[in-house]
Amino acid sequence: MVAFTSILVAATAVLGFVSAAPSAPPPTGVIHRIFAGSTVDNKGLHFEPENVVAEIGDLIEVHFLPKNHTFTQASFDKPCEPLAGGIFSGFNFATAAGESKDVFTFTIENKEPLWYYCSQIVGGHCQTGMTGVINQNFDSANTLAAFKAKAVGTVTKQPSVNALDSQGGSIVPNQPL
Ligand SMILES: [Cu+2]
Repeated sequence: MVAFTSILVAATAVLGFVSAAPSAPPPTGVIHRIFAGSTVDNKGLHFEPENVVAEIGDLIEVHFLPKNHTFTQASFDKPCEPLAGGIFSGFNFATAAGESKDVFTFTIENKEPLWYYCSQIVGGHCQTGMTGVINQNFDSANTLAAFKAKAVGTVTKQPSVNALDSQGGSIVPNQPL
């Protein structure tokens, strides 16, 4: 009985730790803008820039160009599948011309590589090159080129049954520069 109680206490302690809201890092004021659907490459099925180095506290601001793109966090091993609990913009940014009226923002909380893709199935955006990384480890074999190669031939999966559900970031009005 004593052992059982100890396990319960230990389990509660772990759960308490997990559910505690992480304290947001202080903002640096630096903003990295990533354009989803940039026409600079691959007929628009491209994030630009697709390889960003950001510091803790920097803000990522995703701008959406025509078609209906998403920013969806993945793991390196599964390029076109959502990371459980990961960042997802939702399909909230469809635009026929110009930039979407809203942007998707989130703050960098650590220096771990953050892999992502566009989860638009029509046209196979992830398999065709709509993938990117923030804070790639440049000493690792896990390169963006390797991530893109791995994406080819996979099946895109959606983070949520509700395509409009976003998580891990904010949808805010797109302020002209
Ligand atoms: Cu896309």
